Amino acid sequence: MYQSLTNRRSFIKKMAMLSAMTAAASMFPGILFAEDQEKALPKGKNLSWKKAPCRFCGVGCGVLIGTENGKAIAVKGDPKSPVNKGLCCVKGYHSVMAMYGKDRLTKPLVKKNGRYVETSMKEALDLVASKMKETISEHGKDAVSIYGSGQWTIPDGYVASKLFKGCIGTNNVEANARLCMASAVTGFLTSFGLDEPMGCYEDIDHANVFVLWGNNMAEMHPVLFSRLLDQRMKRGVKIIDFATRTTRTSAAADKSILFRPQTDLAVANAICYEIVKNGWVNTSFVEDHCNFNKGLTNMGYGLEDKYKFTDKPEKIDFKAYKKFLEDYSPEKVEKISGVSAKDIKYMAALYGDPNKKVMSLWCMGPNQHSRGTWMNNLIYNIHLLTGKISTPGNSPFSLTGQPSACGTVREVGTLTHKLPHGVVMNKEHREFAAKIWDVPAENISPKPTYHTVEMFRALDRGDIRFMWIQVTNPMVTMPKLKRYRDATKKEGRFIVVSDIYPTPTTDIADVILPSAMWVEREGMYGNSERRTQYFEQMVEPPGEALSDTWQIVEVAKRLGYEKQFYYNKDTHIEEIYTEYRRHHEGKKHNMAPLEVLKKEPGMQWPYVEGKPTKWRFHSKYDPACTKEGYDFYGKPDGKAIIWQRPYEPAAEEPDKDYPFWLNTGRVVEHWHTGSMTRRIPVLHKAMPHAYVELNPGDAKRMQVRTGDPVKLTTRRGSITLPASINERGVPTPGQVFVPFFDENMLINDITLDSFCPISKEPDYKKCAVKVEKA
Ligand code: MGD
Ligand code: MGD
Ligand code: SF4
Ligand code: MOS
Repeated sequence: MYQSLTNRRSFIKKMAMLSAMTAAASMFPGILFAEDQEKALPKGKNLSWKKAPCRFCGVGCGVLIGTENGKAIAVKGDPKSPVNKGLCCVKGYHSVMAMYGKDRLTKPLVKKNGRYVETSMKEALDLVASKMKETISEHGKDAVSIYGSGQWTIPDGYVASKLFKGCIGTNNVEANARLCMASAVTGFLTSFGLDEPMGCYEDIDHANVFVLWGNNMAEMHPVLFSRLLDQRMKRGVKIIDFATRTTRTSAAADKSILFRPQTDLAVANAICYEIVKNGWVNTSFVEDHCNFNKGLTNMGYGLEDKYKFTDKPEKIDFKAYKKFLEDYSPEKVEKISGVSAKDIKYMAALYGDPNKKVMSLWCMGPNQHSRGTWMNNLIYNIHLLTGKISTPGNSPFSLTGQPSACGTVREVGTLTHKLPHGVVMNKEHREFAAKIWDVPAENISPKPTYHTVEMFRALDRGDIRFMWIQVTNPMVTMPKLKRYRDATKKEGRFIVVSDIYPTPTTDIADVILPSAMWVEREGMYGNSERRTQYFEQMVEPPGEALSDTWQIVEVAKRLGYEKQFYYNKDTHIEEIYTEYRRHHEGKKHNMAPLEVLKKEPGMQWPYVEGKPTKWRFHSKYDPACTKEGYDFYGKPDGKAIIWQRPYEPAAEEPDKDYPFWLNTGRVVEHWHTGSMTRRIPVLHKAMPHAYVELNPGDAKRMQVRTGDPVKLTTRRGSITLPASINERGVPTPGQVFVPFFDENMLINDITLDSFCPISKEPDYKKCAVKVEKA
């Protein structure tokens, strides 16, 4: 154990950011990495290069894929892509290898008497359809469900939504982005009335200051982070890392400010306190373009079944808001958060300086938070009070994690309450969708059913009997996992899993469908900056593997929806995308036509009169504005909302019995559950297994050294992992950190399934844990 961690450490040293590519190249000669890749091509090779968005993260780098003899064997960054300008990170460069793991699923498998038996795809799909019919007739349409992903392509999510919401008539459609992006969505909706960022990556070229609000960009959005570092070299910009754990991002930043978990709520309010107190409010902007609201407080943590929450937004005035802020002086907040009053004032002064353009960036820290919606609102408050928004370089920018969390989950609307354009609760929205879907409007149910955690609870209770899981691995990634794993195994539940490899989720399946992944099929993803990117099929999928889109189409036809699923196998992606675009017509969300996507390295929406909209809500950049200057047209009166949101404690805080915070997250080498990256030898070797990071002070007191086994116990259970001290990251005292990529050390067996009552996104970053030397 000690040995492998030592290896990892020396490898990590070698990998420092960009040099990673060359290091990896020398280790894996089958893939090309050098800057001068054309020259580095093996002699005599005749590669054909085609463009695609990267398979992995939400940055959405453009890559060029080299194929030869029907196999994808090389990757390089697409120099024409404005996202990455030719660069990639380690995962991008190795991405094609994810298709060639030895144990790829190639045949459908059906569980018979506890054993998996190979069948033909036709038979497997027949079985899926007949099980769905049977479940609907015995238990009603709300007993069948589909659980998808931000790694679904746009057509995958679109046909899932059309089949379940439009044809069958159940809103049992959810996706893993609920675990990830839901608080960003509700943050946008409550503050602006419309989802997704107003700004774009080009803000990076204009901002003077970058504040990271609890995300580890150096590891999770590496190529985008390299653009920040590049600007620092060129223009001397400042990068502030505000976090609960010292990471590679903190090390690269100009200043690292650490806070006690959950207290970002208090610090953000203290920043607003300082802005108001020092007269840094952009008064004319606030008067003309903002309203003030307060909402419900003490809303609980979603820990009970069938959690019901109804917000009651209430209009307040600036005076009342100022009064509320009085509780958040930097001196008071220093005591709650552990951030010095001096540092709070420093951050406030950066936002308050009228001569500085500020970009705020965040991801899972503020989103996976029992008050995630509030945290998003609070960051917007700072930008709204100072008027630093919707212009180049002034940008509150919520980063997405998955390659199509925006494109598929948020834009197609694969969440229980959503439709591609609008929400199920709205009659006009239902009628609009029904018309395009060619179904009676009454088919679409006006009631949202279950968000992700509730969906698994419903499976546990037996309200849901059939679940189809595609492109996600919930038996590794659900919080409080044991409860939900047991639920899937109960009598009378039928689980279909589409995946490309065996995983803990295929282990619980009744039917396993092998999928064609990424460039083995055709599709589109949408990245963090509203950029839609197309990829064509470049290689054949293995065996009987079929795209997730076509699996759903085939089942829909078997259920009798031939009329709605009229698509032709050879041209279905184009047909589906063209149909989908109709939902978004108009200046506020128009998507570029397929011809444009085929030519360009992606295109940002709203795509209006042949041009992308880079900044929304300002008439200089956004043709949808109906008045001069700012127009927050997502709200009826064109005004954004500054929310009064207090600090409230986490669902479960450290106490006498469980004295530490447990924080969880990711590492640069692995994609989520490692199902793909652990099959890429160089990445697997670089990070072979999970570990628990301890603060060096805590470790010393407990006499724990790197590699020693450490037992973690929460109210849900225990696991034992090797310790890691002063290696990748350093948690603050009283906190431990565990990455979740390792299916052999399932940290989610002990995490808590509390969530933000507004967004229903679980807080994977915080629960109470006991830490012992094992
Ligand atoms: P995490 O490791 O989940 O990553 O990207 P990140 O959000 O950057 O979260 C780390 C951060 O949570 C830390 O910086 C910590 O400070 C912060 N945090 C912990 N507690 C709190 C708190 O109470 N408040 C605040 N404000 N912050 C807190 C995730 C992103 O990465 C996502 S969503 C996906 S889907 C992608 N996944 C992924 C991957 O699996 N591997 C790699 N290599 N890259 C990825 N990119 C994407
Ligand atoms: P992935 O590993 O991305 O994890 O969690 P998941 O989505 O559950 O799962 C994708 C699956 O799809 C893999 O099994 C892969 O093999 C398969 N696959 C790949 N390509 C294809 C394809 O084309 N078709 C099909 N059908 N399958 C394919 C991510 C989730 O984890 C997210 S998004 C977040 S933000 C949460 N983060 C988080 C955390 O921070 N901490 C803890 N403790 N848990 C977390 N869980 C959540
Ligand atoms: Fe792919 Fe993200 Fe790396 Fe870009 S930064 S190459 S999109 S994993
Ligand atoms: Mo994390 S959607 O899945 O952004």
